[in-house]
Amino acid sequence: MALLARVTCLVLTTLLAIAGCQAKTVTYDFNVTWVAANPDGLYERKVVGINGQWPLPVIEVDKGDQLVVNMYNGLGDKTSSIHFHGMFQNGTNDMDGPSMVTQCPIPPGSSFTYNFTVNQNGTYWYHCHTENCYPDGYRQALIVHDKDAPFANDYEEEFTVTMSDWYHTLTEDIAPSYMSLYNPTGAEPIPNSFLFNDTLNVSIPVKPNTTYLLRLINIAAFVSQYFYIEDHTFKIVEIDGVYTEPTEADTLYIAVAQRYSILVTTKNTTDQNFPIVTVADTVLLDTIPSDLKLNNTNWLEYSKSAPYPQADIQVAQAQDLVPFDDITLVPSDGMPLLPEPDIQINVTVIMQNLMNGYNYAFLNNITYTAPKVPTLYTVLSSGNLATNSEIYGEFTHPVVLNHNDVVEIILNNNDTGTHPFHLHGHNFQVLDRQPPVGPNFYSNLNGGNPVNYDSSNHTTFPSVPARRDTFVLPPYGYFVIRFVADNPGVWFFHCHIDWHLAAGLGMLFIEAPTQLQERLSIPEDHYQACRAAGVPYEGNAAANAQDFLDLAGENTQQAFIPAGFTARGIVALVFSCISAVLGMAGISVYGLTDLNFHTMYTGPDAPNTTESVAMDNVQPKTEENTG
Ligand SMILES: *[C@@H]1O[C@H](CO)[C@@H](O)[C@H](O)[C@H]1NC(C)=O
Ligand SMILES: *[C@@H]1O[C@H](CO)[C@@H](O)[C@H](O)[C@H]1NC(C)=O
Ligand SMILES: *[C@@H]1O[C@H](CO)[C@@H](O)[C@H](O)[C@H]1NC(C)=O
Ligand SMILES: *[C@@H]1O[C@H](CO)[C@@H](O)[C@H](O)[C@H]1NC(C)=O
Ligand SMILES: *[C@@H]1O[C@H](CO)[C@@H](O)[C@H](O)[C@H]1NC(C)=O
Ligand SMILES: *[C@@H]1O[C@H](CO)[C@@H](O)[C@H](O)[C@H]1NC(C)=O
Ligand SMILES: *[C@@H]1O[C@H](CO)[C@@H](O)[C@H](O)[C@H]1NC(C)=O
Ligand SMILES: *[C@@H]1O[C@H](CO)[C@@H](O)[C@H](O)[C@H]1NC(C)=O
Ligand SMILES: *[C@@H]1O[C@H](CO)[C@@H](O)[C@H](O)[C@H]1NC(C)=O
Ligand SMILES: *[C@@H]1O[C@H](CO)[C@@H](O)[C@H](O)[C@H]1NC(C)=O
Ligand SMILES: *[C@@H]1O[C@H](CO)[C@@H](O)[C@H](O)[C@H]1NC(C)=O
Ligand SMILES: *[C@@H]1O[C@H](CO)[C@@H](O)[C@H](O)[C@H]1NC(C)=O
Ligand SMILES: [Cu+2]
Repeated sequence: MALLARVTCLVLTTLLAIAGCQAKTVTYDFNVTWVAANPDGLYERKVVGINGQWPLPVIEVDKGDQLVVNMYNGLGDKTSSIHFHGMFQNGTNDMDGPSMVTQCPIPPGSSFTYNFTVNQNGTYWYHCHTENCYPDGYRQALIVHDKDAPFANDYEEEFTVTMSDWYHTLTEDIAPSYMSLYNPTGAEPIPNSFLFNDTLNVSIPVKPNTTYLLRLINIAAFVSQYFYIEDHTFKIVEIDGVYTEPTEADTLYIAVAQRYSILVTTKNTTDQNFPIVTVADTVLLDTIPSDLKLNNTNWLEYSKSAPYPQADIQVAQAQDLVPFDDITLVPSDGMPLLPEPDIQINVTVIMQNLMNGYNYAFLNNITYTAPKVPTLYTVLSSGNLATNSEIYGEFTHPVVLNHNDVVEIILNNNDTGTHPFHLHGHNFQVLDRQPPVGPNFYSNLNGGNPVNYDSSNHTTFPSVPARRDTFVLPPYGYFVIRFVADNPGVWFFHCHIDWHLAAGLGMLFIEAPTQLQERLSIPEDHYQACRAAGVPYEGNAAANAQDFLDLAGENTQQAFIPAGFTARGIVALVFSCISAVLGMAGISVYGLTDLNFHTMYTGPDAPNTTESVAMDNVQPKTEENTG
């Protein structure tokens, strides 16, 4: 079945008619089903397809459009949802997509309509946001075209390129061995390959002496990519939907979920094709299998008759590449540094084992644990209590923000991992990050100890700070960001490494809940998804709709390991009990060979007018949720 993007453009008023056709509705019907794909040529596997196809359709709209996505979950065996990454969903928090945050997981056989106005520009993507569902292929670019972009007349043609890691195994088969007693160090699953635009060996045809816009998006689950084009420099003009002063660069570090638009001017000769090189950040990988191809060559194709050389990589390892420092970019709208914050939120990333021996990720002492009622629905059903953070449960790590407060987040990293943090509903100003980008930035460990932010001793904040929606927190370092709470909603702030999110590396902002209650009403099909899934949509985090202050029965995190026990000790203890019961034969001792804990529990270093057409062929059927 071919993808149908129905575009309806109706002239609203005589006034608008003068300026031509302004706002239109773009409608996509997504029938989400399993299909087979073999994008790396190594292994055919089940992937999440849309309308029988994979790679998935690129969503394309113009700034100001109404985007409608009618999603039908035809997977049969999995719940699902869609997050439109980077979209502010201003006034439409219920269209944001994360399950148990702003909606119920959509069970098989159910339909769900996402419908919102796109008043933004630039490069985005969409992905499933229900448990670990997007690494199975449910992710693709979302492009907002803007004829008024400052660089709109500076290029001849544009190309969208995604990059990603790729697993040969379904996430439902990987995830249990990640959050497992057999993986006490929290070693992330190692991908089987790295894709360029969901394939390999891509040629981008170019003419000489011509400028192109390349939109680069890392849609991976885990691994960051270095990106460069041999013998070419380029100008960065957009990061995460924010136009920047055109800034010359030669190498980018693109973490999961980040986007860059670059202008590339071609040479005036056509006797060579040039490698476009992506190099996986191996610092993130706990082990590097000998058959994993870490770098890929694709080509800027000047001539079909010229050779296609393999990349001549000048460095021994990925971290020897020195990427452009995104904190130095200047937004072209010139938005100045926000004033001193009304609220400061200090959080520290740590990883540690809890009583079940699994390795969890924490912000302060909380590992995000989904509530029994999607948090947005708790806001909407709690009346005056909505401003009381207790009703959202301790383990969703909720922070209530007042409308229009200036919010500052200080995020310290007491972990040796790199964590690209993403904020839903906003982009944010980046004020400071240490250590600064330089050689080995992603692996220098700040001299061996975490360095936390000190508000009386920091670098001067930029007067016009860079803004983006996903920013890398370096190992043992920190970052400081600001935004204005001008978008009532429940917004997830989390590490975008999907494995780390599964390990609990996230928290919630309950932004202006009173204004949210006044403004938002939930479409019936959203509640219908809850009924079909068997998920309550009224009450506090414990699904208590009678007494919102009674959290008895809420989902809780596992207990902490008692003081005096080391994580290693408890894991060994639990492990020996389990293995005694199960017997060791045939058990894959994943990660146990290297008991290199991120942290030890006791150590001090512990670390508008629309013509909408209904989906005519959808026959939703109600099924009980099994998962
Ligand atoms: C989408 O939302 C707009 C604005 O609220 C509304 O007018 C329109 O009917 C909605 N369309 C669909 C398909 O739900
Ligand atoms: C990347 O893939 C998308 C989706 O298949 C396609 O629309 C786009 O043209 C591809 N980009 C390039 C540079 O080939
Ligand atoms: C390259 O293009 C520019 C304008 O686009 C033109 O001025 C210049 O002469 C061209 N150079 C060559 C060598 O073709
Ligand atoms: C979005 O584009 C408009 C011009 O179309 C520009 O004025 C505005 O600054 C852009 N927004 C951002 C965040 O770059
Ligand atoms: C065109 O080629 C000539 C000779 O190789 C070079 O000197 C000149 O800088 C090139 N111009 C551009 C725009 O690349
Ligand atoms: C690039 O790939 C080649 C072949 O797989 C490998 O030998 C080399 O070490 C890689 N270089 C980097 C910097 O990853
Ligand atoms: C986390 O720390 C706070 C403040 O010290 C405390 O009130 C709370 O009980 C702790 N939570 C857990 C799960 O330990
Ligand atoms: C993080 O590390 C710093 C510096 O070692 C230490 O002072 C702080 O207590 C640690 N924080 C947590 C939550 O472990
Ligand atoms: C957050 O941390 C900074 C730097 O250590 C400190 O100055 C500030 O008082 C802390 N703020 C809160 C609210 O704890
Ligand atoms: C201020 O920070 C710098 C850089 O982290 C550090 O070298 C210096 O010792 C700090 N000064 C004080 C007084 O803490
Ligand atoms: C949301 O919209 C309001 C106006 O309705 C505006 O003041 C605010 O800046 C917007 N916030 C975001 C994040 O788009
Ligand atoms: C979705 O696709 C499947 C497989 O092609 C088909 O059986 C089903 O009828 C479709 N459902 C809808 C609602 O289009
Ligand atoms: Cu992370």
